[in-house]
Formats: sequence, structure tokens, C-alpha cells
Amino acid sequence: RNYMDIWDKRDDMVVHGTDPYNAEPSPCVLADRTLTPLDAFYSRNHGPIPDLDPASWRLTVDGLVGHPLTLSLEDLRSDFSEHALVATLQCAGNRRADLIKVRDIPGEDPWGPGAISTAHWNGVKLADVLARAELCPEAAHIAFAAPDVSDIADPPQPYGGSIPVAKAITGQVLLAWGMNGRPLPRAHGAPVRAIVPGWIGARSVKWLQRVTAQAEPSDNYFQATAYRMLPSEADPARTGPCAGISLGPVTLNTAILRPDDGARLRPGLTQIAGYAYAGENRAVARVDVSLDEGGTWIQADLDEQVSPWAWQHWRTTADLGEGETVITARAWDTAGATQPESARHLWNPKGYANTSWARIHVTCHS
Ligand code: MTE
Ligand code: MO
Repeated sequence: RNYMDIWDKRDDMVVHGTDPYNAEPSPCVLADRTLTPLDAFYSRNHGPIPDLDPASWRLTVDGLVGHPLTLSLEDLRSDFSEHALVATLQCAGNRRADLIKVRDIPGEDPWGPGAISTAHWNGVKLADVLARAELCPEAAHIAFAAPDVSDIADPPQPYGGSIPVAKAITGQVLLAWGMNGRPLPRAHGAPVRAIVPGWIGARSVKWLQRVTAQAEPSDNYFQATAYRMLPSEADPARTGPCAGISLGPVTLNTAILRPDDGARLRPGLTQIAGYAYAGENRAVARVDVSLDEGGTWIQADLDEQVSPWAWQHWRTTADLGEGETVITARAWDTAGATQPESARHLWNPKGYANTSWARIHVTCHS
């Protein structure tokens, strides 16, 4: 069987693995489009993909609640009001390839700038479901559990994670069954997944089956052990649960999508384009492009922001001279913060959260 058929993805995806399937669109495919087509949306999996029957699927809501619930898809649709949201999902490993150039990161995929995509999601607000279940005052975290099992660890670990109650009850977090106006595809978590806008993709748990209110964060492997920012000198194979910093909200990032890294071009006016994404509680305020590694900067044109949770595309035209040029981009957010210059200062043993300046090399010959 051809895995492309199973996944319904474009055949030019950059595939990091097929068992489980992990793939990102090539940069030029992401360029210019605010919504990422379903066949180009990046796919990040830790184990074999569940095949859940929507008719018999149930969501259990339990833990520190006054009224535990068992909800069918039909219950979700009929008992709660439907909400939609445009949100970007970004994997914590997005742009890891540039960290690997600093120092190797064994066992982790070398994601380029495409472990990020944006969709229009629809479903119900997690807040509404939690209100119906009546959260107890001691509930501080909402844990999500899924049936897929990863053999990344010994013994194999089911996928899950949690977010603080403060985020869960904002009304921003969806239990989504629709993506870009279509039923949520199996690869992206059908029948229902969590969408946690502004947070690392890992918290947007696919194939959601259980929502548990609890006093502590989830002890699931992917919350307690993986997706943590370890100190540079730590050995991930020897660090136990709760080491390092738990990753949640994302911060400002950008990438260059056009021209292609390594492109051979004619000298002269060339369009440079990319995305910038500010994450939790910030917006992108400006994007700068440099042809001299940060000596001087050109301000790029920024697309309108379609949602507080969506990336923004940007573009500018620059006059490229003969020979090799390093094109650099950095964004600024509405708090006046910008990105660190070098991936060297951000290197960490699992290769998460590379938010350093975007950099590509092009060569021009007439
Ligand atoms: N949910 C389950 N059940 N299993 C997974 O492997 N991967 C997570 C998250 N939710 C994952 C999951 C990670 S790390 C990311 S980045 C996003 O899903 C990717 O979502 P996508 O495959 O729809 O792009
Ligand atoms: Mo991820």
C-alpha cells in the first residue's frame, strides 16, 4: 500500500518517516496561503493512527467535576453551540533542522520551517463542556487522553497531555470535528481533537477520548517527560519526568518560504516571502528582511491578521546582486520583543522552540 493514499497528502511533502507518518509541506507550498490546504497540512504522529468509528465514539469528561459526562458526537453537536476559529498549529520541533546544524540531536526528526500550518476549525468550546460538567474549585489542569500508543519509550506510551484550567476555560480552546469546512480527516484526529491556539501543537490532542479535570498536570509521557526544554548539558535518555521546562505557549517565530533555500537565481529584483507567528497573547507587529546578515534591514509588507491565533504572511522585493547572498528575516511582536539572532544560543537536547532569525542562502548569476 502507498502511504500517500492513506494520508491524502500531496506527493511533494517532505516525509521524515512513514511509520508513524511524519511530514511537512515544502516551504513554497505554504507561501501566500493563510489557510493551509488539507493535503498540505503538516502531520505529526507518535504512533499508529487510530481508526475511530464516529458513531460509537464517546468523549468521557471526568475527574474533579460535579457531573461526569459521556458524550457522543451527536450530543456535542446538539447540546452545545458551535464555534469556529482560524488557528495556526506549530510543532515544538518546527525549524529543528537549524538546531541540528549547531549540534546533532539524535532520535529527533530534522523538521524544516514547515512543521506549522493553519486551518479553519469548528466544533464546541471546551469551556462550555467543562461548564456543563461543573468543574470543582480544586481543578487546576485539564488532561486530554487519546488511544494511540507510541513505542518511543519502553514500555510503549499512550498519547496525552494537559493544559491549565485558566487556558481551558477561555473559550479559545475547541473540541473540533471540522477542518477547513470538511469533517476532520482521520490523520488529523477524527472524529474530534482538541485545538489549543497559541500553544505547542503537542497539546492539541488528536483522537480525543477523555477529558479529565485534575489538581496536577497530566503525568502522560508526552507532558511529563517529552516536550520539555532541558538544559543544554542534560542527557534526555537519563532525565526522568518533570525535568526542565514544560512547553506550553509559543513565542514569536518566522521563516522564509520564497525563494527556496539554496536557489540559483538571476540577479535583480526578487520577491522574498514568508510567515511570522506570534503565539500566545501577542501579535506580529513588523517583519524585517536583511541581505547583509543584519547590518541593514528592509521592512516587509505584512498581510492582515485574520485571527488572533493565526500566522501572518509577509513579502518584500529586494535587489539581489551577483554571487551568494544570505537572506535573513526577523519579526517583532506587539510587546516590542524580537527573535534571537542565532540558533547557537537556543540549542537544547530535544531540539524544541527554535525561534532564531530565519536564514537562507541563494546564489545569483546572470
Ligand atoms: N495527538 C495524538 N493523539 N497523537 C499524537 O501523536 N501529536 C501532537 C498533536 N496531537 C499527536 C497528537 C503533536 S506533537 C502535534 S505537533 C500535533 O498533534 C500535530 O497535528 P497534525 O498532525 O494535525 O498536524
Ligand atoms: Mo509537535
